[in-house]
Amino acid sequence: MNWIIRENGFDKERIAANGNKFMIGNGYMGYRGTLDEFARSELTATIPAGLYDKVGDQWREPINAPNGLSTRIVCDGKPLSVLELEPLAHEQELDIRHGVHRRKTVYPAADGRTVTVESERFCSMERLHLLANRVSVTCSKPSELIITTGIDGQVWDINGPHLERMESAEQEDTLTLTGWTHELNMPVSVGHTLACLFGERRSLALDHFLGREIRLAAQAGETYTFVTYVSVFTGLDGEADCAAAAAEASREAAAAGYESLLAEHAARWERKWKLSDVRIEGDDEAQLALRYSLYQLHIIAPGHSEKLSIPARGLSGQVYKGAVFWDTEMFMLPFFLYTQPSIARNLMMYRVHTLDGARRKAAEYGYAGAFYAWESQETGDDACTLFNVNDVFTGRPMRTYFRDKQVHISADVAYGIWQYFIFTGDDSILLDGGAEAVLECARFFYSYAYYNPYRSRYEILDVTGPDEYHERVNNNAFTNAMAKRCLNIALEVLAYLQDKYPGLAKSLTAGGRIATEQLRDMHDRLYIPQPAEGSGVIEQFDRYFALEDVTLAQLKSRILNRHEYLGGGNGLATTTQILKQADVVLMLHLFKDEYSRGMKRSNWEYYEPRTEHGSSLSYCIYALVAADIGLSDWAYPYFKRTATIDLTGDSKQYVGDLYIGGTHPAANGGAWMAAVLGFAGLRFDGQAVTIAPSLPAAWRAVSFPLQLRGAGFIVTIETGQVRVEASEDNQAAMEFRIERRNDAGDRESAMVAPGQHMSFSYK
Ligand code: IFM
Repeated sequence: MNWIIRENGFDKERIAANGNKFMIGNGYMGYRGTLDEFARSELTATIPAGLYDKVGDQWREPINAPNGLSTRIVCDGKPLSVLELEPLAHEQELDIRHGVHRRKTVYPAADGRTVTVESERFCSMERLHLLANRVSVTCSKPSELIITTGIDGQVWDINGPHLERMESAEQEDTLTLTGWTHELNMPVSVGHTLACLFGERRSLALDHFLGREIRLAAQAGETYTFVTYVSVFTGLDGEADCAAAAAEASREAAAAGYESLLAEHAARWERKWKLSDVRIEGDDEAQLALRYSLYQLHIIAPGHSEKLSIPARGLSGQVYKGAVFWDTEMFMLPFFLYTQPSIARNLMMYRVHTLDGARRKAAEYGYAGAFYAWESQETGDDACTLFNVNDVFTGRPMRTYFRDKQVHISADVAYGIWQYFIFTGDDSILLDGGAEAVLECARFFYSYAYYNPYRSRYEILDVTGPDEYHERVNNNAFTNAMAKRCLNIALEVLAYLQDKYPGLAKSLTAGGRIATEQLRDMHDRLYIPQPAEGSGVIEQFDRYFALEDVTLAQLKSRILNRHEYLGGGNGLATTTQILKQADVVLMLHLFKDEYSRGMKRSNWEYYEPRTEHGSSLSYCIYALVAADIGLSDWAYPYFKRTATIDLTGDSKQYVGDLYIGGTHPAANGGAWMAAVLGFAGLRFDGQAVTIAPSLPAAWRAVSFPLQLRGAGFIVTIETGQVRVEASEDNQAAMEFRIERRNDAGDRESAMVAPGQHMSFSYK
């Protein structure tokens, strides 16, 4: 029950939301949860990870491959489509345990007859290029059916069309359609093998559609089933002939057969859940929503490549240019670090591979080192434009400073690389370029900072913090704290290299590129905004407290157009204290040891009513800090908002006239963080695990697996008890500390050795 997402009935208004909600994918590609008969106007999409294209002067974005799962059925002259014929019953479901999408639709036909169409599809976790779809039709009375199934080359593009020079080929039961991208002339091929044992077949090669037509006189009550095996290859795969590779993969899949492909795919999913499933007792809704969030992360995780990361809208389309933001390091990485470190490594190696792009960006702005792209694609050059939003009133592009001023991105990247090293102890990431990336980020901050001689301190001026409604501010607390962390990481990296790999340390610091003394000086004297005396509230940036202190309701009452952007030049929030998303509160989560419970509470209480949560990244942070201070009833609604965002489809769809719909992987990662790092209070510092539970009232128990330094554990928390089990094959013991969430922070700790289990009480 807790593995099935289902919707009954068809609602035209939910086509876009359900395309996100019912997505399938495998990290190589994502396939939107549209119905078999849908086309580009219903936003069908097959998005291969990491392949981008630019047409003219439009925005560069991922390509949408031809839709190999296009299937239309006509019964006695009537198209069986939910768009054209109101169904008697319609059900769409996703089995998130095994990554299988299903639909069942019962259509009315003449004389009280019915026709039932069912389909089941999956995007293979085992064979990364493969999509398989099994379609069945059952007529209650004899009927004439015409089935058209094949590859639809007319795809939904935001800034396309991206594929030109379409070429098709046919060999026995296999068809291929290949297009080439505009900018890089990259081939994109879709192979399609049909396995169908009934009807009369003929090939169809229409404009933009390549497929088969099957005609049959259907018998009453007989179910007619066919399978399409679809393979996607692109120029990134290194194949000499993409079309041939796609045709061969489709044919091989057909030879293996649907059931055996489904079994190998399901077995992969079982392994993924074994490493990551969080079980909640006492709260079925939270259970399903959290699992669903993890499902969304699994289908977009690049397990197969270190040249890929996860875009802010996953593989759900071309929104946000398919770009990778800080979302990955700060919101998704923790899930992978604790459960599948090899994927965490790929995510961070992506930043290593894009270091040159970050260097080019720093140089472009006159700085040293690496200024990572705010919106990163395959080269690391910034896809973010200077005018990222259009003003809804004038239609004019609005100058925004995401690209130029969100300098915290470089600290976020350094933080992610270091986290990977601390979690795994795997220094290959440092040797393979991670150390250089970290040092380049630190060098960037050194070149960006301003030394204030009057106050004898370094400051970071003219930045935009996570709260994007306030651009070009000075001394954003979060940015300064992250920059200091970045400098600290760089010093630790240098010390580690000097000790273990002195040759590398020498070459990375050669030619006076960066001196330890400079980093240390900036680290020690960088200004970090401190809690105000009396209130304990940290000012988000210089002079934030001087801004108009309106309530969110007051601010909203000033809105004239529901899509108007509250930031930018004239944005309503810019002159007020209303913030877009957690900013100081995020800092309190990341640096939780540096602030007292009382301080965290004062800041939470101050900033929470002033936060619009205009970004899906915000909720989880409020949940985390509330749980950290032991207020799980404050945290719970925020956990629910973050965990259900792609289930309800209840998120902003437009900023200005910019469409921003799609899935929300950062919120999905945030759901895991809120449950495991928040309610269970899990932390790992590279040596010991700390657990400080603060479960929501309804949760009788929560249990989750961990993979730390090559060792597997299962943690179970239930009323007053924490149980830690080590898996048999663990190589080493690990220290677990159970901490009580009181001001004294009482602790109990024990080593959990291979094959052992321990119980602690935490009341
Ligand atoms: O990275 C975020 C940013 O913090 C807020 N706007 C959306 C981006 C992508 O999710």
